[in-house]
Amino acid sequence: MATKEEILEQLKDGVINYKEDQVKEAAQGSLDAGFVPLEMIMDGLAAGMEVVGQLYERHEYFVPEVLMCADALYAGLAILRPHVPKAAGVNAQVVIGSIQGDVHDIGKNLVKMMFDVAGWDVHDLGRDVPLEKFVEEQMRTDSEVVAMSAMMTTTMLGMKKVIKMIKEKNPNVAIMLGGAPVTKDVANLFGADGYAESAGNAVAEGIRMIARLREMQKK
Ligand code: B12
Repeated sequence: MATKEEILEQLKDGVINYKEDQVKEAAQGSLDAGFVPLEMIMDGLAAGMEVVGQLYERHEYFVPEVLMCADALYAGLAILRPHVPKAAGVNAQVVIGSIQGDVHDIGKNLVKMMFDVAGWDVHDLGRDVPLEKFVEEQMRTDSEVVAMSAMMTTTMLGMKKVIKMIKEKNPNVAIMLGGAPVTKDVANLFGADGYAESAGNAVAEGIRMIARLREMQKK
């Protein structure tokens, strides 16, 4: 039987070299062997996609290859995701989406998954989300947290507009930003309440923001 390290390598390699069948087999194999599905997703599939990003930046991969890598990642996610244990419901809601003009949604979907398994009610608007839609969905669901993802320096600017629009309508909302071009400084500059570098610490940041919001409401 394959070891955990071997399976992680097969998942990673399968994403990098867009071998969808290999990814599916490794994902199923990891479940059969009882390995932790979330670890397989983050240290196998997502780690593979990180390498794909580097290949793309070095112009070794182009859009078609990247799309096939994304397909391989999603094929693995479809098998593993249903087996990630979900925490009991917590009293927290988040609206999430990739900002207008941005079709990148792999990172956003990982963040979404982390909130979901942590027991949050997640309202996913998808990708290329019109700016007003974030405002409307926050009001419709009365969510305390709005999380936006941007992967391009151009689309990132839309987040600043959304923050302004939401805060004007409802100051009691905490807004979190993320995505490759976004830094803590950018988030502060745009007037966001939180920032997380990766899906792994998004939920902790969300909890911190809600605690602060509720503390402020008490005053
Ligand atoms: C995959 C990819 C694509 C795929 C997207 C598929 C999909 N369904 O998402 C496709 C091929 C469609 C694509 C298209 C394009 N892409 Co592209 N793409 C990438 C690539 C290679 C990887 C992104 C990725 O999925 N990474 C893996 C995930 C797991 O990581 P992540 O997204 O960073 O997310 C993590 C964190 O950032 C964070 N996070 C993300 N969102 C959020 C949100 C919150 C709230 C929080 C807390 C955290 C968080 O958590 C995640 C997990 O830990 C990047 C290169 C790179 N190195 O990032 C370029 C990149 C983002 N693309 C780029 C470009 C230019 C394009 C195109 C314009 C190319 C073209 N000529 O057509 C188009 C744009 C289309 C559009 N309008 O959006 C540029 C952007 C440059 C810039 N700075 O503006 C990049 C940086 C490549 C480059 N260096 O040139 N792309």
